[in-house]
Formats: sequence, C-alpha cells, structure tokens
Amino acid sequence: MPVRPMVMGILNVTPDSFSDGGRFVDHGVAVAHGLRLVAEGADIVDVGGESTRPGADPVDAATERARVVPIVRALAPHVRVSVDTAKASVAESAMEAGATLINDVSASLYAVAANGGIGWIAMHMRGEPRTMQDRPTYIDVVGEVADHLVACAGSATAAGVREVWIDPGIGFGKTSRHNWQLLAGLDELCDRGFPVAVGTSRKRFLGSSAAAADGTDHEPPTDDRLEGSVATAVYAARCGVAMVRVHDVAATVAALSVAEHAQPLTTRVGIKDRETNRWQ
Ligand code: PMM
Repeated sequence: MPVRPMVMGILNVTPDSFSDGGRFVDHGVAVAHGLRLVAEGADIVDVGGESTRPGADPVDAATERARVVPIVRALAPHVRVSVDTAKASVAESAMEAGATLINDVSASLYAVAANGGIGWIAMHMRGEPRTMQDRPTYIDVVGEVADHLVACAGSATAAGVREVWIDPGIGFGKTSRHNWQLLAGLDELCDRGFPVAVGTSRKRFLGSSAAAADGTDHEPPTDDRLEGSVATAVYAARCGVAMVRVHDVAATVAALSVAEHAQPLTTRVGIKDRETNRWQ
C-alpha cells in the first residue's frame, strides 16, 4: 500500500499574506488555528512571519522573529513545526523555540540547518517577492529549476544537512504557464534524488485556470480555490512528491486518503515507491 505524502499545514502570522493575511495576527487565534490543522491531520505546521506574495515588501528580522517565535514555541510540543523564512537569524530563533525544519524560500540557509542538526527545504524562487513576477523567462523551466535545486541540495548535503527537500516554488518568479509546466514535470523532479515538496494551495494560477475552464472569466478569490488546490495536491502525490503544503488540511488529507486506494490514473501501471522513487 503506498504511503500518502506528508501534509504541511500553512500558518501565516502576517498581516499581508495573499490568502490568510491578517487572520492569525492574534497569538491565541494563531495557536488555535495551528492546533486545528493538527487535529485535521497535518504532519507539520509551517509558521511564516513574512509575506512572500508577489509585490510584498520585506519586513525586518526583529518584527518577523516577534511574530514567529511565540507561535513556534506554543505549537512545537504538539506537532513538528517548520519555519517559513529567508532570514538566518529568524531560522535560528525559531529553531531554539522548537522548529525542526527550515522552509527556506531563498534556498540559501542550509548552514543554519547544518549547525542545528535540523531539516531544510530548498525552494526555488527567481528574484525576490517584490519583483519576481516582472516578466520571468526560462528556456526550459523544469530543467532550470531542477538543476538549481539539485545544486543547492548538493551543497546542503555536503555541509552535513541530513534531511534535504527540494520544492519548485510554484508562483515564485513564474507565469501560470511555467507553473503548469512545473507540475507536468514533477515526475522529473522526483527522479533527481531528493524528496520533493510542492505548494499549489490557493495560488493565483488556479484562479485563472478556473476562470478559463468554466468560460466565465470570473477568477475565484483566494479562499474559493479549494477544488484546484486539492486536485493539484492529489496530482502531485501521484507524481511521487513526498509533501504537499496546503491551507485546507482536512479536505486535502481526505482526498489523498481516497486517492491512495485508487488505481493509477495514468498509463503507468503501479505505484511509485517513496523509498526507491521507482514505479512498481
Ligand atoms: N509558497 C508560499 C510560501 N512558502 N514554501 C514552500 N516550500 N513552497 C511554497 O510553494 C510556498 C512556500 C506562498 O504561499 P502562502 O502565502 O499561502 O504561504
């Protein structure tokens, strides 16, 4: 029986994230939401204190740390906690508060993970959030993203990080077309020797695709993209990814659990074994 991918629940304690910005600024509300994600089946809760939505302005380390650390400390006794940051000092403080995974959208903080003996996710981003959607171009988006991530992951492994993940960074310096190409190329990424994480949840390209699909030209708002989010999570699981990062944990866990029992949907016969990354 195949194992479903791990589900990482998203907890953004920011005033301005694209989907849940401003909802979890209050400490008690944020912790309660984190515990709810755990009750719904999240294997990891990912705590972020700086918005990475396109066009977002950066925040200083002290502000980010003050947002993130108390939440990490409160949740760490109950669930594995990752910290979503691009700053070494924030990652270090979160680690001291109990985080055991750095979700690194800058793919550069592996030394912190190595020093602390914790895990590290290298996510691919072109540029920085403020400017990343200014005409991103690639010749071969799948190959370029995969090569970059594998190089980062190799450096982390050489530095002594034992748990290294790669993530194509859906929406980070990519057009809608690039995002779909990356999803279509997930198999290829899963064949590159590192466990793959992916985050499509509620992202804009799902809204524009829904508008195109139903012909209404109406883009569903961020909190109304459940179907696309779940569909792409199940699809990613079928491609062999080992972790999906989602807002809607209960629906995703339920869908993945059903899909786990289904026959393969593609022409391949069998299931991808997560240990060997091979089709059986
Ligand atoms: N997406 C966002 C933030 N952090 N981390 C990883 N590893 N992968 C992602 O796709 C990713 C991320 C942006 O989404 P959010 O604002 O809803 O957190």
